[in-house]
Amino acid sequence: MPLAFELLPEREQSRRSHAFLEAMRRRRSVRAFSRAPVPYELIESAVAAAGTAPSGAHQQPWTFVVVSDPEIKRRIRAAAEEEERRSYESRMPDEWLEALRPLGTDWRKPHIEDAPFLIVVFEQAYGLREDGSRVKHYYVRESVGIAVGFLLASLEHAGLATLTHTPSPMGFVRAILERPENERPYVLIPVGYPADGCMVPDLVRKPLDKILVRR
Ligand code: IYR
Repeated sequence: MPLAFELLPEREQSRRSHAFLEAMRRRRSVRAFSRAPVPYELIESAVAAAGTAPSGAHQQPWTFVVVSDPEIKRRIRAAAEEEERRSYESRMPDEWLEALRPLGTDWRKPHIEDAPFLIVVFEQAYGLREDGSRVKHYYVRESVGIAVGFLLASLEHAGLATLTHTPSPMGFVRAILERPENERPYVLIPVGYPADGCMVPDLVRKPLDKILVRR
């Protein structure tokens, strides 16, 4: 089928590009969420945006589980904190703990319950046909990573706060959310509004000349 492509005037290209950059510059990972409700429509629209991501062989190897049920959030938080407590207390080497120090994280994960929505992203290691046979998936991690980027950008654009949270190990969410055997948890994303007085670490982003090489 013919491509629907809109050729934009250069000034309009530049305007849009800079507006998007400004929006993304404002994004910060939020670890203290308000319990204020978020319209479900915004979550649905962001997941739809994530679902437009390119993927290996267009297999779309992702599932987004949107959790708002307080009891399910409570169970996920309890299991995450149990794993994280072990990690922080004995599993993470000093070098890792040192690298995390500027972020001020610890094993406590109140954001899992406080944020009105928790989006749990699963990667489908392989597909499952109706008859139970397996379909090979290609570039699963890369594809899901791109989709999560679209998801975060959409939520930010809609004026919502997010966190990418990867409790380790993360296998317990598959059991709690009763997902099939081909799905592996990829990331947990609490979504909502920052708590009143929310603080974030004073981080510096690398300047362009440190990340862009022109040849
Ligand atoms: N999963 C832990 C530790 C952690 C690891 C990295 I790498 C981070 O950027 C942040 C935290 C936690 O969520 O606290």
